[in-house]
Amino acid sequence: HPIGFMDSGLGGLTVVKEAMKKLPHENMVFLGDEARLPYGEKTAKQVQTFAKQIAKFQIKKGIKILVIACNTATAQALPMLKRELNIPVIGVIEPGSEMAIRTTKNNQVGVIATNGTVKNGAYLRAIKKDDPNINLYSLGCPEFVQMVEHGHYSSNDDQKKVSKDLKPIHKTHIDTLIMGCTHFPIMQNLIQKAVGKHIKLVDPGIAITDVIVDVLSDYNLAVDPNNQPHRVFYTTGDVNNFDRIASDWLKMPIHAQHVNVKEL
Ligand code: DGN
Repeated sequence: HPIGFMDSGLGGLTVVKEAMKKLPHENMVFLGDEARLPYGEKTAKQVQTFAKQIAKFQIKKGIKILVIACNTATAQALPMLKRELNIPVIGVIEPGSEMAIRTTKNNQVGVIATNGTVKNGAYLRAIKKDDPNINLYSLGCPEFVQMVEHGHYSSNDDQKKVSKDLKPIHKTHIDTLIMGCTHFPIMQNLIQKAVGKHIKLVDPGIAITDVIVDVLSDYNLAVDPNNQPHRVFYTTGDVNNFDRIASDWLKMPIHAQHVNVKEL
């Protein structure tokens, strides 16, 4: 049985990449819902409907746990999916918040995310629940997702755009910044340059991988260590664009299969 990963697009691959490092024998099924991206500008209700459809699709593929590798969908749909599915469901926000709390020295933490995630307030709730003394500064960066989806994450112009959008960070005193959208680690270099080396970047994709390991062991679901992993990638969007960026990011040839959203 594979582990299921879902995102609105390529961002979820930042979580898959970390999971492949720590769980090299696990079978995986990934679905990027690029036909309906960006989730950050959709209503909570819409995101919940999409998430439910994708979960159903993946359950038909036999997944044993579902990883919501999307902050927006975690914020809007995690409680609902936990209630409605009878397999373990994990989201990125809690592990990301916990990692940020461990990282900050001055209790000033920032999060950059989609507008949907910022408005939902899920990071603020998760951080305050664990440590009420932490100040959270949130900034919506809705355009970064499309930049990544179009492969715009390496030129000088891309750097200029990222630096401009992250300018408000310089007015804060944060020492830790959560990349609260799974697309952002793909442009981590640009983000780090824009905010300065003194700010530590937190990648919730790294944090969630430890949770996946724990859940597999708690439920006795880990695969046999001799398993030759089978990893299948689906996109509702353009297969060629997906393959190009996914192969570049995962450093291996990826051949995704197309799924029509009408079949979800
Ligand atoms: N990758 C998604 C996230 O982590 O929030 C959002 C991308 C989007 O659809 N805007």
